[in-house]
Amino acid sequence: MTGTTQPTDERAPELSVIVLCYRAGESILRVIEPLFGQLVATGETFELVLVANHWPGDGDSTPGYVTTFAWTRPEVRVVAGEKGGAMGWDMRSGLAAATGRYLIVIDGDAQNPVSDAVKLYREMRRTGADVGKGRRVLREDGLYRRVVSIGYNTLFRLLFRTRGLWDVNGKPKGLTRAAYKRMTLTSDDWFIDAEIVLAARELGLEIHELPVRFLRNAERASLVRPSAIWEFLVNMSRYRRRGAR
Ligand SMILES: Nc1nc2c(ncn2[C@@H]2O[C@H](COP(=O)(O)OP(=O)(O)OP(=O)(O)O)[C@@H](O)[C@H]2O)c(=O)[nH]1
Ligand SMILES: [Mg+2]
Repeated sequence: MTGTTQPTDERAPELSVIVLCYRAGESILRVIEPLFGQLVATGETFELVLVANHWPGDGDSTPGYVTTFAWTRPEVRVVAGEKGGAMGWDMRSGLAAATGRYLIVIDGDAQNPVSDAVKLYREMRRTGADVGKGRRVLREDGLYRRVVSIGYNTLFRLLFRTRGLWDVNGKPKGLTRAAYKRMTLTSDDWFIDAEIVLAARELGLEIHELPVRFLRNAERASLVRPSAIWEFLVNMSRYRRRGAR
């Protein structure tokens, strides 16, 4: 990591934006360059946490790009260790490294318009919500992903009675530091998004949904394969059983 010591509470920035950069390669610059500019323009104290964990020996160029980006920008911190899990693991490592009062997580594959990070922060400030999430109202990532998502969210709502909420996996995700501290997130995979929503519900925290547009991934096809759908089903039933004990 480029950050040296963790700042004390008084010196903590107002806003941490955590970008999941896994295997983005050079295209990460198209996300983090405009994002950095938008963060400067807020006039708030901020940090940009770039999560570029990688599997050993897989030749991922992303850590190199984000490290170079951080050299000249003291507000940028890099988390680029060996990967110990999938998306949830990366998200948790970014959240653990972040020090801000508001924590906003966004994917680094440019599927969310970059401006949604600051937008969600502002909405959370305006509404006083403890937790924020994107709700994809316009999806350009294809019929297959839309169908999987509708199926998943319908089942999720029935199983966990999350009426009023939709698109559990929508990003960006936002947490106040106080909300984050009250949650014990453990998922290493896609279920981290669900864990945040369910923990917020259990703790009686206020969740604010920001309607967002979700763009097509111009670089690659969807990674949500049938195995991922199975993984969601297993996770949901595991969580239900845990809740029932
Ligand atoms: N696929 C994948 N993504 C990871 C992993 N670790 C971190 N991520 C991050 O998770 C973010 C979301 O993953 P995506 O595969 O784009 O998920 P998605 O956009 O919901 O789904 P698809 O675009 O349909 O694949 C990416 O920006 C990655 O940076 C991992 O091990 N696998
Ligand atoms: Mg994506």
